[in-house]
Formats: sequence, structure tokens, C-alpha cells
Amino acid sequence: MYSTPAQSSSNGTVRMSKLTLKDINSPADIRHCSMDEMRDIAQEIRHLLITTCATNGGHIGANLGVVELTMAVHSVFNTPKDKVIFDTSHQTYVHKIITGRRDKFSTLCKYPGGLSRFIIRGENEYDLFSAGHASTGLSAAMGFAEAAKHQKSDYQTVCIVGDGALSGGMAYEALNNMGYNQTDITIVLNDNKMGISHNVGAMFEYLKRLSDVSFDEQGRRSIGTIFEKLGFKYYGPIDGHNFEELIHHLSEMKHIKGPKILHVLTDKGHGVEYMENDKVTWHEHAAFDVHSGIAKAKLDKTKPQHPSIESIAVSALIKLAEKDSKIIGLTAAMATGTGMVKFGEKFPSRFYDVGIAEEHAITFSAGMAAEGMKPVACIYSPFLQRAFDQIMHDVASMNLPVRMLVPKAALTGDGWTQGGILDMSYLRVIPNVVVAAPKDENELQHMVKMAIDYDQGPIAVRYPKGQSSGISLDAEFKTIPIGKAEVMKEGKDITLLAIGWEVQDAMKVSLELEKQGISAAVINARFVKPLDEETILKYGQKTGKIITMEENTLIGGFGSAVLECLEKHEVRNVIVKRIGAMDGYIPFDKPENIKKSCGMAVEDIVNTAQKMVGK
Ligand SMILES: Cc1ncc(C[n+]2csc(CCOP(=O)(O)OP(=O)(O)O)c2C)c(N)n1
Repeated sequence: MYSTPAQSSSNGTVRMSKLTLKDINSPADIRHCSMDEMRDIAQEIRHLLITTCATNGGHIGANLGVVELTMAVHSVFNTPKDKVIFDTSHQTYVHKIITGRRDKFSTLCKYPGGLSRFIIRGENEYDLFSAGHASTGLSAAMGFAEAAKHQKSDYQTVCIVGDGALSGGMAYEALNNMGYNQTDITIVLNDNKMGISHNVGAMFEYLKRLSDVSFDEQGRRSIGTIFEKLGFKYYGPIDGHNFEELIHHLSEMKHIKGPKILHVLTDKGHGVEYMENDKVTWHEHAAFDVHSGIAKAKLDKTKPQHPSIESIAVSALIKLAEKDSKIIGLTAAMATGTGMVKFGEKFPSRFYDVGIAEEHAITFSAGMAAEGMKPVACIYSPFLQRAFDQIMHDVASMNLPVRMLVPKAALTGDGWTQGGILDMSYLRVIPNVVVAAPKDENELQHMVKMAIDYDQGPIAVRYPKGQSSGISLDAEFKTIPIGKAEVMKEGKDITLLAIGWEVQDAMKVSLELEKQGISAAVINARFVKPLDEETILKYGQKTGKIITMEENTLIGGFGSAVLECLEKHEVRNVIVKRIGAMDGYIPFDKPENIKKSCGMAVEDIVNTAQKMVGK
């Protein structure tokens, strides 16, 4: 056995063996580490992050940037008694590793039962507030801090928030309120100059200027900060990879009452050159080869590589924008994910990345539409729900032709914050909004054209995200009449009335049924609003049985719209069975497993149809 030199720990005691990551079972163990041990453990954590994400995928870049900062917070504050709230919470892998989940970390993003990529309240005692959507952390943390005051608890509250999250309006609502209330809170502003994409906005420019500011001989900054003017004590900016600086400042701040901000500069992807050099790609990444940094899926030559669904929508938009200078593209901090980055490259002066500001994106679009421009806001389904009131109050009330392209409208495997199964419900309750969903990527491009042509009011086209199936795309745009369904297949025993990508499953179901002598009509509904009532009533009467199929919650979605249509027309002799997502938060699981659990798998629907037909 090697003998290990004596180690002097941070609390002054002398130990004979050096602490390593395997000794860190809770943050209390970090509090016994010397600075050298912390630095070495940080490297072990980086190694664990890289090897795990290389296999399982995950937010590798974001987490490599917060290793020291997370360790420092847990070492200075007395967690779990002191409360640490993470904004968005995609940057909590280090937190998970050092709060008792090191050995389970290999299960990150693994189904079923693996560790979540985000904070799920109660996953363990250190996980206090679920998140996945950005800019909520400050408000939530204020709640914890004010609760301590009311309940006379003596815990401290810390919020770790990114500079990207400061592009979201809610962050300012919280700062405004905390500054006024003089809430006792420590905010750690993790400034890496990045959201997922490069950060944009005046606040971002301001933070950059703060990083360049000079200090006088007493160590005072030459300018006051916006935070100080709002009533906060401001510290920094400091090097977020330097334990001494982090621990020194946090320890000092811990003893100061009121709202305070530590501005910390970090590097996304810290320690891995190819990640530091391409931060956008590495914010989050699928499984990859550690040495080359190439995605494993790309190395697998047996898998076909097709363009993404979202890129097909954006290519169609670009084609249209080439001929129409009134088309303006918008994204809310998701230029890469939505594919709109290509639009921005092609038309830099007609493209706005508004930051994590979905509400603003929609009302900003409304203003432009009011003046005759053709704004196209491309926002993921789970994030567009933030702008519910803006769609209702600022767009639909005036029938303004704001076009919304809504990717990621699907059951996804990355947890309930990221999947988009509410949009058909929340959009269709708003008056005047056209809500459409194509059956495949070819129809998607035609629907993009349809959305641009439609100038009578707001219109949303929702679709999933990810690799397309590779079907051939029509060279010319086709006209899709608003509110008109498409009969895919005639049948007399039952009608499969599907919307969106579910139409593809409906075709599979009908083929299976055919083998059993059941003749199923298949209708591609195309629109949740306005519904093609004529076609629905016709096929309802013809077959007497309808199965509706949608990748949306059953509450208030497409199937509900069909039931409402039958009720409105006083149709009493048609049996309807709705297939769709359950009323609940989507579990962290493979989409096919989730579908199965909701009775949405092809074989489940075949069984349902058999029972309804009585064969
Ligand atoms: C409402 C909302 N819109 C968009 C996103 C997608 N998103 C996830 S992380 C992120 C960037 C966050 O940047 P920052 O807060 O600086 O964290 P970093 O990854 O840089 O540490 C974005 C835009 C989201 N989570 N929530």
C-alpha cells in the first residue's frame, strides 16, 4: 500500500489520508477538504461528468462550468439546512454528485428510474424546487427566504442563476421585489456569457462591461451597478473556477443581511478544449466519443441521417422569406434548437433572438403584425405556454396575424418540463386562433406556407422535433385550405380521426385492422381549430365509431374538440374513444414507453378498435 501524506483540512484538523471523490457522500464531507483536495476532487468530478455524459448524453458544457461554484456553495453554506435553489436546473449534475448520488450518477438520463437531468423536488433532501423552464429561480428562492422570515427559521437561502436566465422577465420581477423587500438572500450569478446560444440583450452587454470594469486602489469599482441601485449588495466579478475567491466571498456574504449578488465568471465546457471552443454545441449533447467529441449517432454508419423536422420548417420559411421582405423571424433563446439559426444567418436584419422572453416575443410580434409585417415566432411548445396571456390579450383579441411555429409539440423523453403536450389545449381555448398540425414533414412545409398566406388572424403550426423520416419533400408548395381535413383512407367499420404525426400511426392501425377484416377510415384532421366539422360528422355517421388520436393531453385537446362538435350538432349515435396523453406530468422515460402507458401504442389502438367494432 502507498502511504499518504498528512492532509491539513479546511477546519484545521490533520488527517492521514487524502480525501477523494469516493469520500464525498454529502456536502458535509466537502467541508472537511483542504483546498488542494477540493481542486483534485473537482477534477474527479469533471472526469465523472465527461464519462457519464459521453455514454448517456446530457448538459455537459453547462455542468463543467459550475464544478467549483457548486462545491464552494455547498462547502460554505450549511446545506441541506440552508436552501440552495437552482434556476432552470440543467446545471445541477455536480450538485447531484456531491449530495449523495455519486454512485447513482451513471443512471443519469437512463430509463427507467435514472437520475433526472433537472431538479425534481424531493428526489433527495437537497432538491428543493423543481425546474426546467428558465428564470423562475429568483422568485422561488425569494419564497424560501421570506418563509424563513415569517417562520423565524434561521436557514440561509442561496439562488444560483445564469446570465441567460436574466433575459427572462420574471427574473426582473423578482429582483424588483427582493430589492424593495430587502429579502435576506444570496444570489450567485453564474455568468458564462452564454444561454444555450451566445447570450443576447442589453443586460448581457452590461454584465460584460462589469467584467471589464477597473478598480481603484481601495479595491472599489469605478462604477456602481444596476444591482446596487436596486438595493442589492454586489460582489465581483470573480473567477468562478477559483476556490479561494469563491469561498472567501461566499463566507463573507453569509454574514451580511439583505439581498446580495455574487457575480461569478465561468467557462462553459471548462477543461475540455473542444467544448470550450464550441459552447453552443456542447451546452447539452447526445452521447459522444470523448477523444474526438463526435456524436456517437454520427459515428454509427448503419443509422440513416435525415434532416431534422425543425430544419425542414425553417427551410420552408427561408424560401418564403426570400420572396417576401415582410417576413420577420423570431426565436426566444432557442435559435439552434428551433432551427431558426439558419434564418438568422440568411436574414440577419430580419431576425430577432429576444432571449428567454417568450411573452415579449409574442407581444413584440403583435406590434409588428399590427403594422403589416409578417412576424413568425418559432417557440417550443413547452415554452410557448408562458405566452398564453399574450396570445389571448395582445394577439387574438385584435385578430393580429402573428404566425407561430411550435416545435417540440410531442411526448419527449426528457421530463415533464421539456415535452409539449398542452399546446393544442391551451391554444384552442383562445378565440380566433387557428391551430394546425401536419401529419409529416412534407405537409409541415406546406403548412408553413399556409401560415404565411393566412392574414386573417393568429395561426399556430405544431410539430415534433428530431430527425425526420426521410420522406421526399414536394419541390413546390401546395395550398392547404384552412379548416379542411384530408381523407387518407376510406373505411366503413370505424373512423380513425388523427392529428399531427399520429396520422402515421393511424395508417399503421388501419393496416393491422384490415388484416383482421375490419375496415377503418383514416382521416388526417390537420386542424384542431377550426375543426372540419363536415368531414367529422360525415364519417361519424358513416361508421358510427370514432377513435381520435393526438399527441396532446386528453384534457381539452383534439379529442375533446371532436366530442364538443358532436354535442353541438346533437349527434347521439356515434361512439367516441379518445386516445392521447394522460392527465399528468410526463414521466422521465422513453417516448415509446410513455405512449404505451397511455394506451397510445399501435397495438393498443388496434385492441381498442377491435373492442369497439366487436370483432
Ligand atoms: C422558458 C424557457 N425558455 C427556454 C429554455 C431553454 N433553455 C434551457 S437552458 C437555457 C439557457 C440558460 O442560460 P443560463 O441561465 O445562462 O444558463 P447556462 O446554461 O449558461 O448555465 C435555455 C434558453 C428554458 N429552459 N425555459
